[in-house]
Amino acid sequence: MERYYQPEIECAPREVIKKLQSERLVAQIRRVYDSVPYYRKKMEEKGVAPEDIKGIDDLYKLPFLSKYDLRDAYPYGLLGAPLKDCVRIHSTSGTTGKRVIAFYTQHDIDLWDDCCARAIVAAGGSKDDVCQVAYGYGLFTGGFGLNGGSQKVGCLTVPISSGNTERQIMFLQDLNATILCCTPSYAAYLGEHMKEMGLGPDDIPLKAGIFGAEAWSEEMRQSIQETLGIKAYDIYGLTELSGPGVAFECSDQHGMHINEDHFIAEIIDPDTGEVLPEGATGELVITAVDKEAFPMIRYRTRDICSLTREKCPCGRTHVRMSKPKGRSDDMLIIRGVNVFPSQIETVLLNNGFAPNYLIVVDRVNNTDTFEVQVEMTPDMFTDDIGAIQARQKALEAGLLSMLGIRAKVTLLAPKSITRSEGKAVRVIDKRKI
Ligand code: DLL
Repeated sequence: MERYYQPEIECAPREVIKKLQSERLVAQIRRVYDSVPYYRKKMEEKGVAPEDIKGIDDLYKLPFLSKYDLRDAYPYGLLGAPLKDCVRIHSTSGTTGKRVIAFYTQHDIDLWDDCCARAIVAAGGSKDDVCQVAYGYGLFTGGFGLNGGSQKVGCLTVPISSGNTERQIMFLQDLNATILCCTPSYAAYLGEHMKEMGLGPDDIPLKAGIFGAEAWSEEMRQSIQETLGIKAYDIYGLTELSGPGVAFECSDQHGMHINEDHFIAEIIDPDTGEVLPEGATGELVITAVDKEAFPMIRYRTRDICSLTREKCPCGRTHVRMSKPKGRSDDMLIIRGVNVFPSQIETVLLNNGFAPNYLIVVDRVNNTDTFEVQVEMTPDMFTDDIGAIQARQKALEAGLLSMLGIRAKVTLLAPKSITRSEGKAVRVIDKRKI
């Protein structure tokens, strides 16, 4: 039977959600206009005043906020609460430009913890569970976010953080952990390591995993579910919007419910900014209606997905987002064709490979080169050159049919690609170096 952490809001009728969003939006816009000069200026430039925002139907009138604004206003320019009321920061790794520093009041942390608690309960978590949090703790939001949610649910929380894989497996076994939270790439690595230790799904008590922070394919979900003997749930979020828990998957595993009492979602055409109708694929834009310290209004996430309000069998009424294919920044344009790493992952896993791969793109004589390096699994590894070449050809054909362009496939010996304990690095784009 489906269980909920806050059923009155998670299953509220749509009119109730819309009314709540409208009231919160109006109050939030008034607040940021009055207290954050950066927002006031942006609104003035767009010719919109707080009085023009009477509800969510007026959302389109407001200016977008982008990563460039965050850079511009770094570090304090978007602060929406007095610094003395802020109790914590988190930060992005800053791999694509300057870091983002997000601020939190205690109220913000409480709401964030609630969102993560909803995700844990949706994955079957309760006071009876032992929840091992193997996301990184520290500036990254993964560890603290799921930790807060787990404690709210009343699980016995194991704040092990990422890394030290043997100790992870020992704790899973010794403490009878039933829920694992980490990145999908680390979950895959844990499964691989267990196999090497001669352990199978029946040797660990896990029943569910809550995996996110990076794009992962349906095929990767199947593979993790089998090796760990669990149900694997997706969770989505970003530092700018508190962290994990903006959206989470229910037992139906068909899209992630966006916590709409706190976040209003829109999908736009990333090139024109036009708001797209329900069901269309585009860039996800989120307005946080009750965050205090780091208010984000119409924030362009750069994540490409679609939304549906179709009835979900789980009983939750909040809109669902499809699995993001990855950030628009992660999308590669190779010989004029758009390629997402997650599409490549799908082909690899469908051909029996494990998710240990690297995409290398370069430009030689004005032409893009495109290579997919992938490890063979131990049972594929052979000195029969003919067999290896046949696999290589099959993979090249699969990639061509998925992407419409040719890739050179290089098969590597097992264990040649570095394993990730957090977000996996899948792409080396030498054109950018
Ligand atoms: O990754 C927050 C998080 C932690 C989410 C733990 C889930 C679990 P950032 O480091 O700021 O925050 O990175 C945010 O990661 O814009 C997406 O591109 C990507 N991302 C996050 N969750 C998913 C997901 C955290 N479930 C960026 N599927 C986002 C695909 C995801 N991509």
